[in-house]
Amino acid sequence: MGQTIADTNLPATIILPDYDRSLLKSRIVHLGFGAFHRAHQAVFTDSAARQSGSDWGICEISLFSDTLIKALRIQDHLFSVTELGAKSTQSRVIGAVTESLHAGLDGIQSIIEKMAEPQVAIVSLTITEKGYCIDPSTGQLDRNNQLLVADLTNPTEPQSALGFIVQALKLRRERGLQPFTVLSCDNIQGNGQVTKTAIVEFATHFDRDLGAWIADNVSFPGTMVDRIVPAVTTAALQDLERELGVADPCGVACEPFNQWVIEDDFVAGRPVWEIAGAEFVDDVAPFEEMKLRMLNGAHSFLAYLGFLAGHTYISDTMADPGFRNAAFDLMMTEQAPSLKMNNGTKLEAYANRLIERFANPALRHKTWQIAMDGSQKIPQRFGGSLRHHVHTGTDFKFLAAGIAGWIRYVSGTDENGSAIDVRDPMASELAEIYKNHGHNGSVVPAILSVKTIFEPEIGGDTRVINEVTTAYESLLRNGAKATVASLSRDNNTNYFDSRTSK
Ligand code: CS2
Repeated sequence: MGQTIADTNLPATIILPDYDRSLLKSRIVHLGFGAFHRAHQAVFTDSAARQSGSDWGICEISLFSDTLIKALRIQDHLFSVTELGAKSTQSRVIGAVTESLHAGLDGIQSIIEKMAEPQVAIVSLTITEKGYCIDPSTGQLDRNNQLLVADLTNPTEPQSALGFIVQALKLRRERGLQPFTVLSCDNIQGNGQVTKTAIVEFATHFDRDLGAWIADNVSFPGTMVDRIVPAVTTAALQDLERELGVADPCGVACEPFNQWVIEDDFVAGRPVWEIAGAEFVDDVAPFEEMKLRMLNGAHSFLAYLGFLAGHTYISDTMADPGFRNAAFDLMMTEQAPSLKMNNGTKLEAYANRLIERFANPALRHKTWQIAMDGSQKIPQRFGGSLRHHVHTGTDFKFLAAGIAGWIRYVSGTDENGSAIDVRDPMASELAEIYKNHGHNGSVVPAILSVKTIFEPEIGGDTRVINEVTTAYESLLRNGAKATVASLSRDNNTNYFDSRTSK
């Protein structure tokens, strides 16, 4: 076996865990060992151990592919996180993970038993929007979801994250153990409440008492999580290997920025994540809405329209003045007015910072990656602000263009007539609509009437239908680059720069 990150002398510039990892206990069980979790919650937990001697360690659970878990075990559960700033790079090795389990390698029951161990105080989740088995437009459990149907039929052999959590809580209750906190770290509006509704409904389905016990005893704090973490590609791993001097298949690269806002409601304690910069608040909703609409909304806008305009990376869209201005205007003229920030947050400064983050040339964040799972993301990112503008009678041309971009994208054909690899749990339903309507403007009201994505009040609104159709037809006629350039006041000069340098 070759050298790993665990048995190599790494360059002196790399920050290593300087605490006794043998003292860590798996007090956190995390579901979803993806790039985002490694670069976010794992880093905060590592910093807590480093700075406070905290004994909070993480047991990673993977329900799907076993490749990463196998690699992680070979390197003593260590992995690297490399921050790519516009001008400098910093790598560190994360020591907070001490154990791992995989459904296929270790068996389903071993995962349930791990979650039921007495010291486990938090089960955290990064399972993406679709992992919650909810109807994205309402946040309610989607009873037709295949994983869910399978788990409701055979609850003791769960496949979904919800199924595992409910079985583990059932065991804890039977054994007289205190429950754990369920901590959603996914980009979903009201992620704590959505997770609670899904889990309580699921449990109640086959055991009313268990459902009531969970509702009364388990806490589900809401969180706002933020760090831009591009998917790890082969090229990214090669860059990391150059940086570290050794291959790290579990390594991840991300931007330097990191934010975590959490509701302080933990039934069995929590690490001192504030030592690493986490903010604890009573109500996370305003932060979550701000981030989803401003950051993620702009991201989706740039992803669909940018992809169609031929931009591979988000930073490429920021080098195009039409896109850069439109992203800023979308945030300031249509997303910001829909937010109720009563904590003094300066939204213009936030938008400026986002433009700077998007422009980071070191982060190769693909428009195609962000374009994935639009049917799950659009309601969170555009739905609430669209509802606001429908109610107040105000303009929403940027939002309309973003939605039109998504509709044009899921047609599966780009502006040169080449196929787009559309990844979305609803891809086949959307393709079917295209089959029935062809590519003309009549496809727009048909897609807007898909109730799991657009609540009827929005999808059936005449102004919404007209604006999105106009933008869609402009995309067909003029292409994405020209359509986006025509949205902002001055499409020839980069007025964003002149305005902010005043
Ligand atoms: C992105 C997010 O892929 C996407 O949909 O918008 O992953 C985004 O990078 C993060 O939410 C940033 O915190």
